[in-house]
Amino acid sequence: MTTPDWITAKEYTDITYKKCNGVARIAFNRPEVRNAFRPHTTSELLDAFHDAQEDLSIGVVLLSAEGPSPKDGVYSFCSGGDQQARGHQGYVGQDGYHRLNILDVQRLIRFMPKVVIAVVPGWAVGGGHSLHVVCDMTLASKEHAIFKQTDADVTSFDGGYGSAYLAKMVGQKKAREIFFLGRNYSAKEAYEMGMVNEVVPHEQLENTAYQWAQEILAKSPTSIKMLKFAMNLTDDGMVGQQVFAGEATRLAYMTDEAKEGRDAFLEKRAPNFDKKWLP
Ligand code: S0N
Repeated sequence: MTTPDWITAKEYTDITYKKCNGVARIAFNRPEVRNAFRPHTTSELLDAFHDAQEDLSIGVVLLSAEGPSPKDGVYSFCSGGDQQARGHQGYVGQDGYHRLNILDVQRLIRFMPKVVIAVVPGWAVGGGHSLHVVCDMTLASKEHAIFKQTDADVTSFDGGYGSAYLAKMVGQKKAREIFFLGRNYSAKEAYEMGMVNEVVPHEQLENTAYQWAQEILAKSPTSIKMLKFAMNLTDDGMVGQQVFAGEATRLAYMTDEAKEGRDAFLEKRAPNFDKKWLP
């Protein structure tokens, strides 16, 4: 199995961001707090995801995590919103204002025209669990991954993709159990529920994710993008249609008809579409 030669794409404080051969790796880097995110973390995530979206050489993004914790050697993917950063109005940024910008991160993952794979080495809890749910696929450490929903313990709950979309993924009864009881689930149990694609021995987790990315990169980029948007569409309502239809418009721009429409306007004449009402 190939070991990637990661090159740092940008330095951050709360995450790491690397690239190698068409793959971007964005990783939580607060292992001492089980990779909880604060507003500063989500701002960095937005910046890195936006860069990966705009970079034409990148086709797949791995959302992973550094670790283990230097305090106790425990691995984590993400433990959700940082409870230390929570004020009475929500999660408060360095500027003193409360923000819900983890939802912006979720939307970027959901709507970016590239595959995003959650690579879960340890705890995936609360908003960290919701992030793996919103990713296109999930790979989990056989030995260390634990999935858990604590949203109802700390009154900081995700009523969007984290719960409602999860219910479409694992079924209504199971999703309600996950949220209402807040139990721990192993990688194997998460796999059996249908929310993990593969359970991987811990030592091979990162390389396996990179290998999956390379397999995806061998496919047609337009097909992958359109298939992702097509599978999103029915759950995303008018926004899903907007995203899918935006790509239809982009393809229409490449036709002779589109060129004639633009040229006729610019040349101040009636368009001649050489009408062919193709079946
Ligand atoms: C992850 C858990 C289960 C791990 O347990 P374990 O292994 O026993 O470790 P601990 O001793 O508990 O933790 C080790 C150290 O890490 C700190 N820590 C852990 N998690 C957090 C956290 N989320 N925030 C701050 N610190 C954390 C511990 O305090 C400990 O520190 P020390 O060593 O100094 O004692 C366990 O840790 C756990 O249950 N963690 C809390 C999980 C949680 O409840 N997360 C929040 C859930 N809610 C969300 O995430 C909502 C997110 C959100 O932002 C959102 C989502 C949708 C819509 C809107 C929003 C919004 O923005 O509000």
